[in-house]
Amino acid sequence: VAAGCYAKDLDFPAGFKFGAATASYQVEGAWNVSDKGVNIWDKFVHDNPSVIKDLSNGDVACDSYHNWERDIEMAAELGLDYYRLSLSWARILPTGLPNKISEDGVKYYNNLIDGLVAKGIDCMVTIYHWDLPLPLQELGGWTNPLIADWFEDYARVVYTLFGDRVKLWLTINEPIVVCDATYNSGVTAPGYLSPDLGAYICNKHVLLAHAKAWRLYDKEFRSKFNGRVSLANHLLWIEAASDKYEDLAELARQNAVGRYSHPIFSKEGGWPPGIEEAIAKACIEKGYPKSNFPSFTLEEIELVRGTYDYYGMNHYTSRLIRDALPGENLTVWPFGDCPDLHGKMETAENWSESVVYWFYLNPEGIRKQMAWLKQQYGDLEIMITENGMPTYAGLNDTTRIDFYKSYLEQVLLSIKEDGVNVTHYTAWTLMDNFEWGDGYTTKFGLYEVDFEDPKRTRTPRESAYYYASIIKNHSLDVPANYTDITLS
Ligand code: GBH
Repeated sequence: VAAGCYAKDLDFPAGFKFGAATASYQVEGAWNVSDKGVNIWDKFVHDNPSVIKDLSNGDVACDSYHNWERDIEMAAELGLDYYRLSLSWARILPTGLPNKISEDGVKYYNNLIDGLVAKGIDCMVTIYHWDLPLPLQELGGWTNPLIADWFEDYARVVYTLFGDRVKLWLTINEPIVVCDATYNSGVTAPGYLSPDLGAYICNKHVLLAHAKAWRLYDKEFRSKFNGRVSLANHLLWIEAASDKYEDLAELARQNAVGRYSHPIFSKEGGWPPGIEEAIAKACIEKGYPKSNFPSFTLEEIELVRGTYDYYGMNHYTSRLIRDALPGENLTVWPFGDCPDLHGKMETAENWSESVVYWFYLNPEGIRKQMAWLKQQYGDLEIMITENGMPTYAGLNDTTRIDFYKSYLEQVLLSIKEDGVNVTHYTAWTLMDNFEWGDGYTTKFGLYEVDFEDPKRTRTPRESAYYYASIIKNHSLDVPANYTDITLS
């Protein structure tokens, strides 16, 4: 039994699959090659260099646009069952609409997908990981109700182009970041603040966009391609700081998880219990004449309800919640407090810190989160679509190894003790990349990338050997000399 583990059986069930993920803006670079259109991250970082910690941007990033062969090789070295990548909307559709499809953009993704398939590696493809074409943003982006149709049209293009080879799709990555983090904080593209309004409108529109894209696949592509479609929600596990805050904690979970899950995954559909009332109250307290939170029509509830083939879960960290004290300063959601519910977020003393402000380690959180999902939405198939840990540079990343060991152990307990049907685990991330506001200062990669080197050389960290060994043994019980294995 590996040191520190208390799960008795360290083997993963037969058929359990391991992957690693990246996202287009974070790795591709080549921001203006050929006829690629400009997206909101291109513009945001060019116009506001100082919002990124090291004043960097994703213009070149890992240059995966040119290094795709090496990326495939790394996925193969690790022995991944599948690779999760995202498509850059403006690289495929320079205007954002399907009046023009970029041949070079399509060629890049065909090369990558064909290369993976040739090595027996499946593709999990995210249709949208935050890089909206600028022309659509200029018309309001995710706050314009037409976005649901624009997204559906884009989805039709990519299902048609790649659906023969891609069997796992994710429509939208982390809508809570697309909506709440964006409009409440202004620190992610497009950098437009709209407190008490933008996030709410966006919340509804991402759900409609996802639903239309799922229904499109279901109706026009499923019988031909036989793939599966969901979305990747960012799930921050929230617990009560003490027993008397249980109700608050449950409402906070409905706010953090339920607003982007209940309409899709619950039996009854629509907004989660208590949320419309809570937000209406918050709006009125702030002086608005009525709630700014949009309602759903009955048709919309039915449009969104049930639009999933599995649950996609990105999970990193946890928080404790308690009532805010009178006059206490509350920062914005997510990764801050929960002002709409007068909730103050804290972390537990025994959760160690990481190198980024929002991330504290709590391995048990991933297990509790999945148990909660099962209790809320029934016995769904869950795929962990992201989980990983930030460090500073260096190849001897023992803290990352401990992270994967402790979180994966909890995944095993979910499966074996809680009977949760979790079938896929995706490490974030295959290689160091542009970590949004943190630029290149913090590293999540199994492979280190040399950003000083024009070739962007990639080198496996110790954690890459560890992860490869887990995959090879299909178990957390890996030989002590796992770094001796050859990655090939
Ligand atoms: C995921 O988000 C993302 O899907 C992935 O792209 C990302 O690289 C990864 O996690 C690690 O962060 O301070 O302005 O930069 C998880 C939630 C969202 C937390 C972005 C950090 C940064 C906002 N992350 N957030 S900013």
